[in-house]
Amino acid sequence: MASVNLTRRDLLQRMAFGSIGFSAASGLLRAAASDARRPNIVLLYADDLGWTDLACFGSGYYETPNLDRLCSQGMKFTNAYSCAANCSPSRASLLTGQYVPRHGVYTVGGKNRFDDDKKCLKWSERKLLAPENADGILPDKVTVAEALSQSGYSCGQFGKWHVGEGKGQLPTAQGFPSSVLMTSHSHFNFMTSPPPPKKPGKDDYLSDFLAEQAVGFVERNKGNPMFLYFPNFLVHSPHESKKDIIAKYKAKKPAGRHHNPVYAAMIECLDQSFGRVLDALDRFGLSENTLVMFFSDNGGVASADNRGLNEGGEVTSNHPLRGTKGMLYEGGIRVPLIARWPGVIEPGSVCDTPVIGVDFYPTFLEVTGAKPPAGQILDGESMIPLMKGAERLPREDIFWWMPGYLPGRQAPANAIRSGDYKLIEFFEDGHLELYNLKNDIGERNDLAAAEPDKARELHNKLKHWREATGAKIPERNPNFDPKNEGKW
Ligand SMILES: [Ca+2]
Repeated sequence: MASVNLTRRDLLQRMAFGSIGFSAASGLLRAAASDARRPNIVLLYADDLGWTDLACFGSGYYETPNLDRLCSQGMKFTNAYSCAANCSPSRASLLTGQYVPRHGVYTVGGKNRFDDDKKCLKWSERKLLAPENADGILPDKVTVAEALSQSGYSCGQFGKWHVGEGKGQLPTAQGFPSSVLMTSHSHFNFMTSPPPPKKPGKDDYLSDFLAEQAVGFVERNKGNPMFLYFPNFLVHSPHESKKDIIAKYKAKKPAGRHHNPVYAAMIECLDQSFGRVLDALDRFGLSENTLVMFFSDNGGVASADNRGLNEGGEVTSNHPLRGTKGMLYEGGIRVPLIARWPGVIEPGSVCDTPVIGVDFYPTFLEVTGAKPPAGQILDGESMIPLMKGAERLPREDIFWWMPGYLPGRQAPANAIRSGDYKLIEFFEDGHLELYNLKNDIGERNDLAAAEPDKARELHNKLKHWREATGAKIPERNPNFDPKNEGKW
């Protein structure tokens, strides 16, 4: 009842100020009453967490009891992908519902990032010249938070934004009135309404602080429909954590290729901070009417050569997947995804159908009944049919676009997955690699020569997709010195 009273008071105030008339207010009051039943959405978003980095996704070393419980109560997606292999483009696609070429954020910062890195070749020494990179989501894009806000949802984000800090790009301008903007481990801007009782001290662990803010948001909004977006800074570098938890993992026997106690402690802290939000949903009686999703923005940081092979696994390992964060091989883009929605999703269910970051926007529109933005193409498909037990979506193909360099990891390339097959096209020399992921999840057996018809079919689809999305292909560098061939 508190929710309806609050909303009624708000409406009466707005009537008193003349901003809405009585009949409109009556309609809104009825809508407010039904708001009590509109489902909440909580998106728990990890940074750089690899596909096998949760116990429920196969790690025998890392401990993630809260996320394991979420998984057992909901659906585990085994073929879920981020839209990019690195942070900013992946987040921009999730929030805009668009593939990378449409929003233009394909890398972090500008295209010249890493240009001064002594280990790497400068742009002038690389074979291709990358197109300009948008340094964040442009203000004219309607984010999923804006669409939900316009539909009456309270939207809050707490953590790593990373999709622009210019005019009209901050979270408060992109649909999140409640927000803690975190631009680095030490730099906060507080936009929370109300403001937090204190700023984090130097001894506060940041994921605990962010969890506290997220729980506060849940409590403040327990009476009205809300969208909580919690993009945790964990488990991105710098790799550091709480001493007592590190000690616990130092004493624990490594399992498989997972063995780093600091990284293990970071994962446990990630799990704890999300566990605090899940506990809050239980405490306020909200779990039954909330879709909770857990996702990661790109694959895990595993050391490997620039073909994604000869893996050393110094931080983590994405094995059996090939490669690391930054690559279009599976290790860079396949990530854990969990969805829990009591009464809709069967507990303990598993979905093997491919889904991708652009699918969140249409999913959230369907859950909330919010309207799609006028004039903004949404590239994804709602995941709700899968959550209700369907085995397919009305699309076969998903795509990735990376026209720049991530030195040591990725040269300009693009990729398509269609059914069990995946094709990667590398722009430096135009070569194609074709894999059948059903029986070669590690992408070791390139079928491009053995199955030329399939390679051509996927390549044609990829070319059509580039044209449809206005993708700008990197150009030849006239100053390229052939002695630097392949040195990226
Ligand atoms: Ca990331």
